[in-house]
Amino acid sequence: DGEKTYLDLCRMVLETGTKKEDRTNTGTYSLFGHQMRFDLSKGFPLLTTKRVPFRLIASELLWFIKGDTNIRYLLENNNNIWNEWAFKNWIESDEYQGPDMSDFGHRSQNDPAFKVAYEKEMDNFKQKILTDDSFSEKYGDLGSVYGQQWRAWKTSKGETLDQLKQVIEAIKTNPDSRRHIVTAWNPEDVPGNMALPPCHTMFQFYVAEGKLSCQLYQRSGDIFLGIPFNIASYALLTHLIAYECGLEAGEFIHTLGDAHIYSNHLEQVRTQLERTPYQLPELVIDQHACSLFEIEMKDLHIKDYQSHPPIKAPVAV
Ligand code: UFP
Repeated sequence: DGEKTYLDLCRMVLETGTKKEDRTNTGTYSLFGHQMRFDLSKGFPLLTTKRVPFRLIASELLWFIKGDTNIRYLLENNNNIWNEWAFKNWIESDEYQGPDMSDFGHRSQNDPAFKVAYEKEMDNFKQKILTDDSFSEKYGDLGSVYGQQWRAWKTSKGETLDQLKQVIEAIKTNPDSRRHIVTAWNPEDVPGNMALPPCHTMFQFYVAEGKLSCQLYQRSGDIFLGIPFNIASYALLTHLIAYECGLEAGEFIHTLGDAHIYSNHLEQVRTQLERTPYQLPELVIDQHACSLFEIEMKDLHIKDYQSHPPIKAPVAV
C-alpha cells in the first residue's frame, strides 16, 4: 500500500543510511537512488501517520501551475512556505531600514529575542506584499522558481516556452509519446543565480489503458519534512493533468537521488514509525472547471482524511 512504501524508506535509511555531512551542517543519514510507487486508484497519498497539510500543498501547486512566481498569491491563501526566500531579497535590499536580519534562519531558531524581532519584521513584510502593489512586484517575486520554469522557460533566443501547456497538448494528441517531459533544472541558472536549485529536477508522463502516470526525479529529498509534501504535490499534479486530458490517474512514481533523514529528525521519524497507518483519503475535484488552468482551491477536496497528529521538527537552513 501507498504509505507503507514511505515508511519502508524511513526504516531503510535509519537502518542502513550512510552518515553524511551536508550543506546546512546539520548532518544526515542518507542513501542514493530509491524509488517509491503510489497507485493513485487506491487512494490519495497524503500520509496518515502524521498530519500533512493538504491546503498548503494544493495552493503551492496551483501557484506553480498558474506560472505565478510572486508570493502574494500564496499569502492570500494563508500559505507561508516560500516567505523566507522573498524576505531575504527584501532585507538585503538598499531600501530595507529595519533591524539587522542577516542569517535570520539560524538566528530565529537559536535566539528567542531575535525570533520576536524577526517575526515582527516578517509580519510587516507580509502586510506590505499583500497591500502594496509596487512593493510586491519588487520584493514578492522569486524569479526562477517552478512557476517560471514550467510555464515561461527562458530560451537562448530570448523567448519563453510553456512546457506545461506543451506537455498537455502532447499527451492529448500523441499519448504514446515517450517524450512527455517537463524540466526545471537549468544548468545556466544553477551555479550562482539560485538560492535553492530545483529539488524536483524533472518529471515525465506516461499514458496506457486510459490512465496517466507520472514519474518525478527528485535530486535531493528531506525524508521527514520535504518528501511527504512532495509525494502529495506530484500525486495532485498527476490527478490534475489527468483531469485536463480526460484520463484516469494511474501511478505516481517517485525517484529519489540523495534521500536523507536529518540527524535532528531521528526521534520524530521513530515516533512516526510506531504509528499504524489509516486508510488513505480520497481526492475529489469539483467537475465544473473546464480546464486545469481554471481550477481553484475551492474545487479541491480531500475526503475521509483520518490521521495521527502532526509531528514538529526543525527545518534545516
Ligand atoms: N527539500 C525537499 N523537498 C523540496 C524542497 C527541498 O526535500 O521540495 F524544496 C529539501 C532537500 C534538502 C534541502 O534537504 O531541502 C535542499 O538542500 P540542497 O539544495 O542542499 O539539496
